[in-house]
Amino acid sequence: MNTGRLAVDLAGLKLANPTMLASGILGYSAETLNSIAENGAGAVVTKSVGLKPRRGYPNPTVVQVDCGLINAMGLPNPGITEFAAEIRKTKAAINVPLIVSVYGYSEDEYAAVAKKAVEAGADAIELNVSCPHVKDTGSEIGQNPRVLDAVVKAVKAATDRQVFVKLSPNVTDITEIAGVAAKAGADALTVINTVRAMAIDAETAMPILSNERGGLSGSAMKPIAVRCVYDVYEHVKVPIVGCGGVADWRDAVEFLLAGASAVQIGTALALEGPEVFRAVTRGIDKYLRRKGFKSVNDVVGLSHRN
Ligand code: RRO
Repeated sequence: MNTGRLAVDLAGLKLANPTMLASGILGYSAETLNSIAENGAGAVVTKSVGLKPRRGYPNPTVVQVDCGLINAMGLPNPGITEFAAEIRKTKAAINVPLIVSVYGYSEDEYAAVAKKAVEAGADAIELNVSCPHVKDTGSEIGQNPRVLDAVVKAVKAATDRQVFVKLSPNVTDITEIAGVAAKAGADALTVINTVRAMAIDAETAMPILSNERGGLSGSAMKPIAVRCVYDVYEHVKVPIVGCGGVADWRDAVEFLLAGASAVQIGTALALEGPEVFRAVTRGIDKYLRRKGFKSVNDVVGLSHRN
């Protein structure tokens, strides 16, 4: 495989190939993050971590539906102080960029968690301003332009590493929010977090998830995510990382053509296993060779007519 052809540069963060582990899937421990890297991911993103530990919601927290998963985990995490040890261990073991996903309840909290994550060895930060179902954080931050602007600026001031901002599709106009994040200093945008959804059991006549509402991931959300990437690409100049339903090379190429410079994979990993990273990377490489492209960068945004 020609790594030169597949190499991408996300605002200075260099990846050997354009596949990344999406936040929230197997992103808790050094062992699993390392195993994802060994399975060919170009970069890994951890599960979101906050200032203090959080239990998350009671079970059931995930339900499989047609073409995807609905989850309402509720941001379970050990807090940054404990997670810092895992970041150090991961950093010592892996040879791909380590991106730590952070959340908070105020701009100061986001900045404090990001600073600690970088001190522990994070190569870059992804801001979770898009979790669809936890009060006072996540999408409640990312849906409010004024608050989002303050959070991105505070984190940029607290660290010199790349700051990715993960956007929610659950907004009226994602391009407006993308513009706010980019203007506030976001180095890259991850497009998108899960789509608000729910499932109801016919026998019990009750919502299946303990939190009732959750976020839909997997192939059911891919066309929504592709449209969001396409829209955002026309409005902002910062690199975009596509996320939502990538399960094979064709899905990945679709995101690249829409304007993504790289793609994140989560649900396909949970449903099909870690071989997905190598399979997607090989497929992209074959596609580039078949079409005569020298670099993956040459296809980014190619589907836009002007
Ligand atoms: O933990 C979760 O329930 C969760 C998060 Br933080 C997120 O960003 N997106 C999602 O679908 N679930």
